[in-house]
Amino acid sequence: MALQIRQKFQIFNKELLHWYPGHMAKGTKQMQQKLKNVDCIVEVHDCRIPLSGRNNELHYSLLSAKPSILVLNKKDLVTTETRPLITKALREYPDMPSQPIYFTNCKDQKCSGIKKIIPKAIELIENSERYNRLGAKEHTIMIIGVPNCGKSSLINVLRNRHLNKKAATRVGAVAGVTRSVLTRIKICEDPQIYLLDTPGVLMPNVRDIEMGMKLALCSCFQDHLVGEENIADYLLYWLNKNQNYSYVEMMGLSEPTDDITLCLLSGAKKLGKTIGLRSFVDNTIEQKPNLKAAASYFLRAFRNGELGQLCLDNNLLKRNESR
Ligand SMILES: Nc1nc2c(ncn2[C@@H]2O[C@H](COP(=O)(O)OP(=O)(O)OP(=O)(O)O)[C@@H](O)[C@H]2O)c(=O)[nH]1
Ligand SMILES: [Mg+2]
Repeated sequence: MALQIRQKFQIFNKELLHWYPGHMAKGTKQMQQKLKNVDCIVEVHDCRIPLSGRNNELHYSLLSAKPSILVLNKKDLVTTETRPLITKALREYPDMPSQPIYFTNCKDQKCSGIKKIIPKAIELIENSERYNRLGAKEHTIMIIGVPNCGKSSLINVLRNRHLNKKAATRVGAVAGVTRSVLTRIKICEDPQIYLLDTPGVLMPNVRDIEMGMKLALCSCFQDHLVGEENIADYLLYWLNKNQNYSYVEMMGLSEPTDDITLCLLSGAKKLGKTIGLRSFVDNTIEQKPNLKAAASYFLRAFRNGELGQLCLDNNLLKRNESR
């Protein structure tokens, strides 16, 4: 029987997608204050969501004020063939700033995209009006982007590359590791180049559910704020919509399904993950399948690339292709 899938993804509690913790508001303010001493902005974004999450008024106001570069990080998690489609879509998308674009993998010290960032930043700075006015000897580059896209990782890899030093700023697999705009990190002696790490700043209100869920899937929100089972449900919906059935075997299913509970029950069974629940009737503890553990396993598989190199915005790329 052909798989029946939902036409539209829905989430019962849209409040789940409002996430704007205090450190973000504080970080936004700090960024604006530091901006006057910044010569160039490097915007980092996750290349699995090249269009989602970037429609941000703050970004635009920052980006229009200074020369900027767009770094699409985590390129190891999308296919090589997708990259030119992403560049094309970004170039043609309404209201996107036209910046130089580099694809990077911060886990690879030899990544060709990483090598190009600082020389390009120097070129942009030295051609800028401000540089010609002040003739400054040192350059400050601010790194901005949504949570967990790899800003701190990029700083560490650039510092290691240009100064041969170990990690200078903390990296983490969950959103919100960098809490405030840090002091400047020197990454190059001649010319003197400083980088400013910043906390991930997102729109206070993600209006479009699918965009919010894509950001959640890429760990831009902390999982517990949206709910692992809700994010897993979106992953299942997205995979089915894209006829990617690699999850079937992984989750111990015999055929594709659009039902997340069925998928997680099967996954929990396959993994042997149970949770003890106390019965209200006779106070005994009964072992039930651990759906949360199965959801974490499913999400981890996507995030590690085990379900394939997937660009979640591929619908937007395809639409662009057929124009
Ligand atoms: N696969 C892959 N993972 C990466 C890459 N760059 C960073 N990561 C991982 O992404 C996660 C987030 O990295 P961070 O550098 O802490 O991201 P951030 O943007 O500074 O995050 P916040 O400070 O929380 O906003 C970490 O688990 C990194 O190891 C990459 O190019 N490829
Ligand atoms: Mg960080």
